[in-house]
Amino acid sequence: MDMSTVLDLDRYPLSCPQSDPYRAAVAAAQASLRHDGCAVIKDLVRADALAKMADEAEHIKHATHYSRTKINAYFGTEPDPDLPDHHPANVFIERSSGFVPGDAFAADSTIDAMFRWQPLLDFTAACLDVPQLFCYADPLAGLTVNVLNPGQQFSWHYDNNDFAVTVLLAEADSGGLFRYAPNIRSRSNENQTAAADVMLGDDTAVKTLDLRPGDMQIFQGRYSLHQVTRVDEQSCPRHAAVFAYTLEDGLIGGLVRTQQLFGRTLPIHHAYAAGQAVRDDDLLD
Ligand SMILES: O=C(O)CCC(=O)C(=O)O
Ligand SMILES: [Fe+2]
Repeated sequence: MDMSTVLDLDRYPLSCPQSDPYRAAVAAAQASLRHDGCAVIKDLVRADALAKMADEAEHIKHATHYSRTKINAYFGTEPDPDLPDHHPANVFIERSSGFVPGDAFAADSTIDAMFRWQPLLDFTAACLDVPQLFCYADPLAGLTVNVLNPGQQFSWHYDNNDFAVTVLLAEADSGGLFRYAPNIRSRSNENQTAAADVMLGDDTAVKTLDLRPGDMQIFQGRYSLHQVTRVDEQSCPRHAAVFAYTLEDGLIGGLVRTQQLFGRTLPIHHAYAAGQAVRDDDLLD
């Protein structure tokens, strides 16, 4: 696929890492990420391609798995009696949104082509200041569309990846806003009281992102508690493509999380489960 018809490579010459506009875009994204864990590459996707990608999402939307459960900030569903009530592990909020799984995308999908385009991976790695990125090898969780229909919301949570890349395909007319508490926890500190405050409605530390269809968002969601607010009943749905990239090649999701997010597991998840890596930080997950 000719990516110059999909992405605005005049404004963002992603195949020319030595060019001034490339360096400027990387420097700006790095500064935003350092500042609050979030960067937006405005209007990266061209209007025609965006319309095609939005249609693609509509076409495969029937494959969405909706969860409709009350979850805590770590996607858990059971209270932890050893922790205080006022802790993100013990605050449960409805998550009613769903994901279109990676195996629903057609072989000639434009969304998939963008996700896998090496210059985009290289650019994103430069923005995140990491040596190299790989497409998350999980066949369900690597590439997804986050779907919020009218009345649905994605409750406050931490991602279990270090970062996420999102392209908004369709915005809600009302509601469906991405909100986040920048770096509210760190590798060694849950900052549990402040995080529980946010989940219970204190928005002093919360920012709302001005994300428009065609923008690409890079977000460090492991440290910043975030939500997508409820889409109003009268609104059109909100669809966002979520590109999962990893620092190591060949990673596959765990059985429990896969079942929860997609309602099923594949043989590859079972094969991988035995050898799963253990994280080296102190966080709950
Ligand atoms: O839809 C979005 O903007 C972000 C969704 C999200 O937070 C996630 O998939 O973990
Ligand atoms: Fe998230």
